Amino acid sequence: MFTLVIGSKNLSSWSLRPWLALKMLGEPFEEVLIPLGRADSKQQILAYNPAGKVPFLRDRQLAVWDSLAICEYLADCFPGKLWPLDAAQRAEARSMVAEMHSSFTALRQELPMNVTASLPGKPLSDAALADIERIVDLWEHQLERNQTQGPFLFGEFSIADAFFAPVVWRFHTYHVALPALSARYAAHLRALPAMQQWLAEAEAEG
Ligand SMILES: N[C@@H](CCC(=O)N[C@@H](CS)C(=O)NCC(=O)O)C(=O)O
Repeated sequence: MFTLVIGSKNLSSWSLRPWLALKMLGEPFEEVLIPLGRADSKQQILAYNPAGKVPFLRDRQLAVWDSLAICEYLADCFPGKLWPLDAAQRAEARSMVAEMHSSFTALRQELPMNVTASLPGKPLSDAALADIERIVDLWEHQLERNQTQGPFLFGEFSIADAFFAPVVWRFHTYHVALPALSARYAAHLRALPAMQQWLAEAEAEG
């Protein structure tokens, strides 16, 4: 069985990605939650991951760290499940995931994930607004093309949706206005039983 070590559900955007991928696979896993921001958080994380970060996955003797590496490993374990089957779509999904993983610094800084909060009207820098515009463009492009195949970015659920799931919470928390397709997509993601479970458990964290 997999063991997934994650941080506080209210705050740990990186943790949500592989957690959601495992849930969407329907794969049972042991969850270890380390509350972030406490005096001993780092020490607790280091007991699992020498890199000192969550998420972290253990599969028997194998250690996998970093949300992207974990999702890629899960895709290897369950071929055909977490990436689009079509090679061109897969390339685009990987590009979007890579961009999400390595960019959008202003969005991360100014709209931190805080799933239980409602914080409308926050003034945003031009850089954060540009990040939002870019993400919405990416979503609209794929949703327009793939909406007949299913409700996710590439029709079926993929790692791309896992990577943008934290952004869906950010947009919700900060009341970011979205065009129709993106709004429908975000509502669909938020309504997933796994996302509702994440929210309920974030609320229970207090
Ligand atoms: N690139 C890493 C980033 C992981 C990361 O920054 N995790 C944060 C929590 S969301 C963390 O572990 N913070 C605790 C610390 O740095 O002590 C990934 O994708 O997994």
